Amino acid sequence: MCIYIYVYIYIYTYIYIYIYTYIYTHIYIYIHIYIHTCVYIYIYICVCIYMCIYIYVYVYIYVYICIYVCVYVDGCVYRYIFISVFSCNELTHVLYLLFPVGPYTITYFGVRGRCGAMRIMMADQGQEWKEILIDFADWTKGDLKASCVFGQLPKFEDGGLVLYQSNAILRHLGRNHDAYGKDGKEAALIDMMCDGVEDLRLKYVKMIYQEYDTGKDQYIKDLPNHLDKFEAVMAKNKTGFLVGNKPSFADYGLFEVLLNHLVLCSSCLDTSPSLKSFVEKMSARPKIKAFLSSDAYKKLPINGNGKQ
Ligand SMILES: N[C@@H](CCC(=O)N[C@@H](CS)C(=O)NCC(=O)O)C(=O)O
Repeated sequence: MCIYIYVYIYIYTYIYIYIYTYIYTHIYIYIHIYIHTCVYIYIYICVCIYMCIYIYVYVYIYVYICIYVCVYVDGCVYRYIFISVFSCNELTHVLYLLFPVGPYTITYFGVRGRCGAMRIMMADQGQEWKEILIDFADWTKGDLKASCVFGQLPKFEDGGLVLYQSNAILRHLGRNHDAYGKDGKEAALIDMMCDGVEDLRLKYVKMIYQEYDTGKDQYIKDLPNHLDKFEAVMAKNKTGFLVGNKPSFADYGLFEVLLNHLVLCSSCLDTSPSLKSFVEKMSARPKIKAFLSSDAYKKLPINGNGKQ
């Protein structure tokens, strides 16, 4: 009897403990999982909401303000910061897509003159610009002249930046459009060539404005002497450009001066094969070709006194 009771109690207790433990632990686990799932879902939703707000604030406010500042207020400063931080030529192309330059405005008289090279350069770079053409009668009133740093035009505006001096403007375009060499050494050589082009331009301008009737023939006779120097540099570089393997602002300057000389004397490049092929190649670049045949270009005389 005792054994019977003992076994009975043992089995009963065993079943009780088993069922109790089984039910209790399952309920406990279910509650636990339920609570944890709720907590995880809650955390997940919070993180999502936080991320959405963060991304929204970051993208729509921070980036929008950056782009606004870059494009409309003073794009140059931002570009220079990026370019000097990364100092990578390839990246500049991406940056110019992200942060377009300009808007550019040229204020000048209705001639090609000292704006010829920069217009060709901007056209070739696919850069649009606005022109403000000044009538000489308005210029003589003096207000605009008084506002110019050196009392002369052209005036060039890039967003909030105002520049005078045509070669400084070309250099600025060179920096903005990756046309200033691949490194410091190329940049120095490009500066040197730009100054060489300036010397030739000054001789040409002096002849056109001061000695056209008396000095034109002698100027044309002397021309091979001046062009030889450029011919030698062009022949030595072998890329078809003055420095490096793509056009720099000095190339646009030389190209424009040579176009003017071809009007003065159509055979002036006959003894300079490299310069001749340079002019042909530059003229055939699609954007330059389109610009040179546009009314905007053709309607402007080369020089202010009508001589060419
Ligand atoms: N070194 C200056 C020369 C500028 C210059 O000679 N500008 C002339 C027109 S091409 C001018 O403004 N002439 C009117 C004046 O001097 O009152 C440059 O390269 O921009």
